[in-house]
Amino acid sequence: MNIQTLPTRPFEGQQPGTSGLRKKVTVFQQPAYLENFVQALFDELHGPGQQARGQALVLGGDGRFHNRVAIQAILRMAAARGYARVLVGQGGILSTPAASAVIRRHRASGGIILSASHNPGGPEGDFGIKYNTANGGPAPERLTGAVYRRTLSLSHYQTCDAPDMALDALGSQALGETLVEVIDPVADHAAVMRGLFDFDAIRGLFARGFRLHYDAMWAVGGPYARAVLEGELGAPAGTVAHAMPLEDFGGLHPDPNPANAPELVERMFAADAPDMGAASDGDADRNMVLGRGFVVSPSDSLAVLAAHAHRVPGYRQGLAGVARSMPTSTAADRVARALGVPCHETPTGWKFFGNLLDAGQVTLCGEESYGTGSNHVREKDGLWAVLFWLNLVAVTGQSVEQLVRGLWREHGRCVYSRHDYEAIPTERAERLMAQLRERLPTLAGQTIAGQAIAWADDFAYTDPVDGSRSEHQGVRVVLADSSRVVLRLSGTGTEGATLRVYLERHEPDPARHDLPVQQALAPLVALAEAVARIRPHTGMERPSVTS
Ligand code: VG1
Ligand code: CO
Repeated sequence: MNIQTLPTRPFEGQQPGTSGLRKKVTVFQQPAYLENFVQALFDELHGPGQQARGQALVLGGDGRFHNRVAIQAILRMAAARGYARVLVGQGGILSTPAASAVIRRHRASGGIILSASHNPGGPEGDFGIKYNTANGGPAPERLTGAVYRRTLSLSHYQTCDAPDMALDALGSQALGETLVEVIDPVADHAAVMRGLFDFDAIRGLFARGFRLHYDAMWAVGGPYARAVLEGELGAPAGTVAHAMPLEDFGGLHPDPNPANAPELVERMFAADAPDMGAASDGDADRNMVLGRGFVVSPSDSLAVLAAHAHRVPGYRQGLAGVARSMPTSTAADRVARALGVPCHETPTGWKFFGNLLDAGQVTLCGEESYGTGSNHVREKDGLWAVLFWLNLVAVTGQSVEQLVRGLWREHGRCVYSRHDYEAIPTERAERLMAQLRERLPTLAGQTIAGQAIAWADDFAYTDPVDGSRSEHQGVRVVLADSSRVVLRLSGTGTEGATLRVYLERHEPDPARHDLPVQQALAPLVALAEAVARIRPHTGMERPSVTS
């Protein structure tokens, strides 16, 4: 193996987003684009010109188009960098939560995950790369910022002239001094699941005829769900649908929400609907859970799991605390208060949960964007959430809907919705946010669109563990009864900008829990329009996605 030093150049826009670097596949196909990013990463991790002696790197992705090409390029760069071992998922496959589990169980120094998560794939679709540190979690802003700055100044990257490695059979091969180990992508994650949940109780549930329909959306969740649900827990074959990971996700959008999984929703509302429905996203870290004729909102899901966690073996000791991203509804806060544990509010993105989890301050975390997880790994985890729900249904004897209604009865319902305005020209979206931020100081005390505003701010977060500060994390406009509107721009899109408008209203009155959500939130929608002037700024009459 010969080390090669090849030219690179600064590329525009290798900035970190909410979850790593995400761009069109065609952008990643530019010569040296991926290599520039990886060189900058390795330089920050090990020091420029320094080797990664003795360290192990985990490598895998969600199997989307360009995955294999990227894996081979990174293997050559890792060998040139002197890594002792690279653990690659078979076929180049690792779901995001599985990569986190592998990093932790094998005590790797970190891992590279290739995914654009819920974004569409294929030659015209999206690709992404992110680095997770030794705790198994997404790199903190400190590191991603430093990597970005370094991408701007590199002139060369180091690789080697080795041929492609065979990734389809398990086993080890040498690449120069580096041992490339092709591992079973499912085994480590399944072992973690076995240690947390009452598999016997779930097995009993399926044995009694309980029916689950799990839509893997032609993405990487399929093999994981199949191995555990059908392989170990006795769910009938076919429980996991669209289970084969496809490079283009069948041309669909692997984002588990009612808008992108209409087939699943239709099935769960049919006369012969199964008892529970579920779906996971491109890299299997998100989850959607449905009951018969009932969609569970992700914020409610987190609250239900928190309320009943002590019924599940892995959380029998109770919770140290709960954390949710700022736009996520306050249902979890209400449960945490009743449990007598703290509830932390963090900026959007899983990386902000890492320190709290590492410090043992929280056990469960969640986001409104169909993400739930715990201290078992340092990523959100789709299959984990589904198993948690199955475990609760098995031990409480309650249906999915009954569990959610129990939450509402006890704590009131946090009526919640998110409206996304996609593919807005970037300057227009930025102007909207800039003008809104200018107006912010004047909003408190005003009545706008018939709503009396109590306070408004631009969310900023100081990490209680390392003191790092993150500003401009989203504008909050809050009413006296704690109803609120949150507005922020997405950090994961690849086409123009996406404005996210989050709406929440607490409804204590059980007689009003079944009013249509959009109707209940209409006054807040009007408030959002009046304070942010969404229509004139975006030129859009209505959101592209309402979930
Ligand atoms: C979105 C979600 C955020 C999530 C992120 C990554 O970010 O809102 O909650 O953590 O995606 O999820 P943004 O910046 O577009 O709102 V995943 O499953 O795409 O890794
Ligand atoms: Co994802």
